[in-house]
Amino acid sequence: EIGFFFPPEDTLAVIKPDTGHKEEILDEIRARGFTISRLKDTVLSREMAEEFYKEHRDKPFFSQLVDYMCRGPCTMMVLMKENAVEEWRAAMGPTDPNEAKQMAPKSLRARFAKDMLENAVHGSSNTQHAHQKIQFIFGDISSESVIIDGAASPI
Ligand code: RTP
Ligand code: MG
Repeated sequence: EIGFFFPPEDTLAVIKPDTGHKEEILDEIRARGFTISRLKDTVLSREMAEEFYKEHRDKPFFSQLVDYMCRGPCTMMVLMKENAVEEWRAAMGPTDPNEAKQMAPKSLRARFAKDMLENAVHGSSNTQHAHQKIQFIFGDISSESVIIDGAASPI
């Protein structure tokens, strides 16, 4: 019998500040079969938030986005799964929660986004971004990052 092995992929996922639904979001991540290989709660400095979203620095919403991202703790995670980048984007749903409610009513943004800005979660948009942002947030495994097995994580 011939089997196929699909190597797992990593993506960076963020639960943005003040969602009020962290546990439900973590439950959904596990229910969808992602392994949470790293997790930490971090309050981003302004400088870090600006660097994190530097691709958007010329957008009209940039300063509001930076305010939002550093006003409280973000839950930073590395998610691992086959096709993780695309699968996590699908789990989040579209940027705009009105679109999310129509197109993907079970998505996290349909369920938990407050508006276009405060849309609950972030996910890398491609594998190159995923590698860059994971390195930026976690660097080499540091003492403040918790290494957990997705299935067993008590967090
Ligand atoms: P993300 O990067 O956070 O995963 O979101 P995304 O790819 O779906 O959307 P993106 O275009 O990269 O925008 C980044 C974040 O900026 C905020 N935003 N606000 N008010 C607005 O018009 C507006 N547009 C975007 C959202 O927080 C969005 O997730
Ligand atoms: Mg984006």
